[in-house]
Amino acid sequence: MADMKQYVQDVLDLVKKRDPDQEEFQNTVKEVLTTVVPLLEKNPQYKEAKILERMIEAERIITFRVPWQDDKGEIQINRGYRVQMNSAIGPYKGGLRFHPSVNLSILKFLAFEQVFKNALTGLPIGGGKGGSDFDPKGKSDNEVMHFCQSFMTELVRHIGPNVDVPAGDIGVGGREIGYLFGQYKRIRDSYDAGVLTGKGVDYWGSLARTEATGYGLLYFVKNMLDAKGIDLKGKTVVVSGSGNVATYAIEKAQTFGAKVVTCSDSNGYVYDPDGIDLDAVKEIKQVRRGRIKEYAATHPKAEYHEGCKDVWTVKCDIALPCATQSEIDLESAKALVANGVQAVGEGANMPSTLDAIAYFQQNKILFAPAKAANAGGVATSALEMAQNSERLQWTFEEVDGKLNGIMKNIYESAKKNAEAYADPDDLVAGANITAFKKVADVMMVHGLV
Ligand code: NDP
Ligand code: 2IT
Repeated sequence: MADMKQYVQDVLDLVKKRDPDQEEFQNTVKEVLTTVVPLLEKNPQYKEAKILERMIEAERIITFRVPWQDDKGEIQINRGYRVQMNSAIGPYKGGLRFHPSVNLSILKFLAFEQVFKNALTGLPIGGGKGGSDFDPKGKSDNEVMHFCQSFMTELVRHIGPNVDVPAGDIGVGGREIGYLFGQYKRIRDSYDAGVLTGKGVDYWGSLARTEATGYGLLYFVKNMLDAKGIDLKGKTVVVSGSGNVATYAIEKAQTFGAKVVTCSDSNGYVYDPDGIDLDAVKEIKQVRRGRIKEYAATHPKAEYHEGCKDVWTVKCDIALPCATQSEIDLESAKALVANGVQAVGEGANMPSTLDAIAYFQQNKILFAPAKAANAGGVATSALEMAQNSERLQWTFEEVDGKLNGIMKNIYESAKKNAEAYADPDDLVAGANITAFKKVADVMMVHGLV
């Protein structure tokens, strides 16, 4: 045992030494590698083949200049990225994030997560992530279009339906995918629909892709609760965020009979004791692209609180972080546990810090880790790729049914490996081991790659 623990520690030291300031990347590598030690013990061939050292190094990283002109005629320069992390089991696949905080550490963490998340889906997709420090907030449609066109003018040479297939993430939704696809098609002069996912339904997008991450999160959480005989119906749920993932997590939680009492954006959160009025949230966020603060103006019983982090002080049975990384730190985890939370389901990527996860586990809180619980989005992206390959579109019910089945499989395989290798309720270890084994085995079969 000590041998493999030491091997993992050596690799973590190497990650830190190579990129000392990439904290997010270091944390995600730590989360995965420390939990696969029991698997490494039983499979010394991975160490001999230096699988860990290979996995922590991206196959390719591209950074590029994105020049564009704003509505005032001023020239703006942003930085664009694509991290092509691992293509063992399929073309690189993963979203694009447009947010001022974007840097290489964040994109490497997201790409690393994506490799294992994608493996969990059981579908043929490798892992990647990209984006820019461009901030879409407050920009006109025209500015967003000019930015997307410039971004794609460079990205086009690095992607393709069998090479690398981007999609949305924070700051990239249907509008941005439309502009990106339009520019790709113009440059390539070829209708390669499978080059991007999250497309509009009228140009080869998949029904249910918009809803998939949030719905998938609830399917996963329901499996986890069912196994413990806990009913979602009547439970009080706290959700953070009010973007794509949060919106459809709220929708499905409500369908399952739960009462969702909060949602948030980066400025603050709303608490509605009557349960969140989702149509109002959609109107504010999807139609007006406004701030969540506006909700309180039309809902007299609702309270608006500045500061998004305090959402975790609201008493609830189930917490669903659906905004961004590190939004639940140890302090927030303590507040949730003190208020009697029973389960946490991660809709965002790495929303809980490592010490928060440890605290939940010590307190026997049911914990659904991001790479398993939010895999429904990318899984449905892979279903969109499948539909594009056969030039057909499936019904909403067909896609949603497949999504439900995929989330059940992910839950069951994570649970099985938790039971085989770790604490039987440790779905973090279970999911990591399931995914790691699949990627590592394929890398072994491919030789020294
Ligand atoms: P959106 O851009 O649609 O929404 C993001 C939401 O999170 C907004 O409410 C935003 O508020 C809030 N937010 C963003 N950054 C911060 C921050 N630094 N601090 C506080 N709040 C913040 O993105 P998505 O819903 O698509 O993504 C949310 C999370 O889910 C991300 O972690 C993403 O990686 C993950 N994810 C997304 C998938 C997808 O299919 N879209 C799939 C799997 C995971 P504001 O408007 O104020 O910025
Ligand atoms: O984090 C994620 O899984 C996503 N943003 C979705 C990626 C995708 O390719 O659909």
